[in-house]
Amino acid sequence: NHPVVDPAVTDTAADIAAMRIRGAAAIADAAAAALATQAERSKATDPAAFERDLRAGARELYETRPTAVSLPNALRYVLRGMEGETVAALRDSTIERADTFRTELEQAQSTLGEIGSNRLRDGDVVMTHCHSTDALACIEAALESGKRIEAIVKETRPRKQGHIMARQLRELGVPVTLIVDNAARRYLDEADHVLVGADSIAADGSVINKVGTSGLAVNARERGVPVVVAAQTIKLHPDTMTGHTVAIEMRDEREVLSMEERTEIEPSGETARSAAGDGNGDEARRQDENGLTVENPAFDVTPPRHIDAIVTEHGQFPPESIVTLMRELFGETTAEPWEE
Ligand code: RUB
Repeated sequence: NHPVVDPAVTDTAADIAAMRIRGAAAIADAAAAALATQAERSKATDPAAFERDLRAGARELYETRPTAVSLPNALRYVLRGMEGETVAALRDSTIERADTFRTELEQAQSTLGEIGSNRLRDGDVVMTHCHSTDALACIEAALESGKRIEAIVKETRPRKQGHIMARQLRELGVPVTLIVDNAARRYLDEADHVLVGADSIAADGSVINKVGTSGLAVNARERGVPVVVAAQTIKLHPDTMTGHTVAIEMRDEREVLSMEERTEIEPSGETARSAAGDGNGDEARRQDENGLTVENPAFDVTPPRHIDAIVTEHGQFPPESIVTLMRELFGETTAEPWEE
C-alpha cells in the first residue's frame, strides 16, 4: 500500500530543486498549488488513503530545498486545513485551504509593499541583492504613489538573480544600474537604502537570505545606509523559537566552476590522481579530497544588529522584536503534519 503522489507534485518538486521555481514566496505558492492539484486529481477511495497520499506529496515538496521556511510553512498551513470524514470533504477542504493560502500570500505581499513604500522618499536610490518579490512590492507601491525611485542592482553570483531583478525593475520603469557584487561597497555611497528579501527569519531577528546579504549589510552599516528586509510573515521560522537553527543549502560546485574551468585551475588533476592511484582507489580519492575544494552556500545569516527594519504585512519591526509577532502567529510548534 504505497502512497500515490500526483505527477504535478513531482514536477513542482523537480522545478523547485532545479530553481526553475525559486524565491521564497514563489516556492510557497507553487507548493500550495501542487497540493491542491493532487487533492483535485486524487483517486484515493478512502479518507485514510487520501490523507496518506497528500502527506507523501507534502514530504516530496519539503525535501527539495532546506532554507526557505515559506515552503514548510505553506505545506503545514494546507495540510492542517485538510478536514472531513469523506474523500469528497477532504478534497474540498484541502483545495479551499490551498486557495486561501495563495490569496492571502498575494494580499500580504501587497500590504507589505504599501508599508515598505512609506520608507522610500521621492528620488531615493535603492540597492538590491538577489531577486525578491517582497522587495519589489515596496518599490512598486512607492512608484504607484508617484515617487521616483532608482535602483543599483547587484548581479548576485553565481546564479545572477540580479538579472531577474533588473528586468522586473525595468518593466516598472525604474532606472537601473547593474553592478558586480564586488562593486557594492563603492556604490553604497550613492544608495539611500539597502532593500532585500528573506528566505527565513529567526526568532532572534537574524535574517537568512541569498549569500552576500550579510556582507552587504555590514558594509551598509559602516556607510550609514539603512538596511531594510521586506518579508511576509510566512518567512518567519517557527522552529527557531525552540532553539533550532536554519539549515543553509549547499549547492553543486558546478554553479561556481565548470568542469572545464576546474581543469584550467588544476590541469594535473588527472595525472596526480593516476600517479598516486597506483592501482589503489583509496589513495587517489584522498588526493582528490585534499586538493581543490569548491564551496557553494546559497544563503547566509545577517545578525539583527546590522538590520534596521523588517517590513511585514503586519507592520514594520525592529529585528529584535520580531519574536513577539512570531509567537502571536505561530504559537506552540507541534509535530509536522506530514509526519503525523
Ligand atoms: C532567493 C532569495 C530571495 C528570497 C526572497 O534565493 O534569496 O531574496 O527568497 O524572495 P533563490 P521573495 O534564488 O536561491 O531561491 O521576496 O520573492 O520571497
